[in-house]
Amino acid sequence: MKQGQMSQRTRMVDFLVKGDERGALTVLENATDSVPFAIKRVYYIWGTQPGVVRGKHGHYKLCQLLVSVCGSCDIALDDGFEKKLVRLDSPSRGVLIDGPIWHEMLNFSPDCVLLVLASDVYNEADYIRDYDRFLEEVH
Ligand code: T46
Repeated sequence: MKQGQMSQRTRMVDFLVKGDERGALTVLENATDSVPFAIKRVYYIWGTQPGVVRGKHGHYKLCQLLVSVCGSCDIALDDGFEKKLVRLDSPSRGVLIDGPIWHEMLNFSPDCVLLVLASDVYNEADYIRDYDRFLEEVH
């Protein structure tokens, strides 16, 4: 049986927090352990209504780092073989998703601001929006 690629394509990333008596500061820079790609796009998701599930797609090539910089949400990850749920509830921790992983974002707190750093510009052709098509791609 073919193995999935959950551990190669997803990982939690802990960021360095530079703190002093004034508060905290975290830096995300291109091509570092925290962001192992050149950032070409930044977007953020906020004001998500109660009960909403976003995402529900995979990407062919895109690499993204998701960080809940305020509030919390859950990210459901599925490599076509294995599923896992990760909680994002800190601006000092993110999840890296590299390539074809079906992902859904859910359980948003009302104050959640989900920041996403992406390795490429928006391209609808990179989306796999049909789950059966996704399974064909990864199997
Ligand atoms: C992803 C998850 C984590 C743009 O025009 N440009 C953009 O860069 C993005 C991200 C979206 N859009 C448009 C496309 C749709 O008309 O914004 C609308 C909402 O996008 P979508 O329904 O794809 O949003 P989510 O939250 O389901 O997914 C987004 C990203 O699209 C996706 O790449 O991995 O966040």
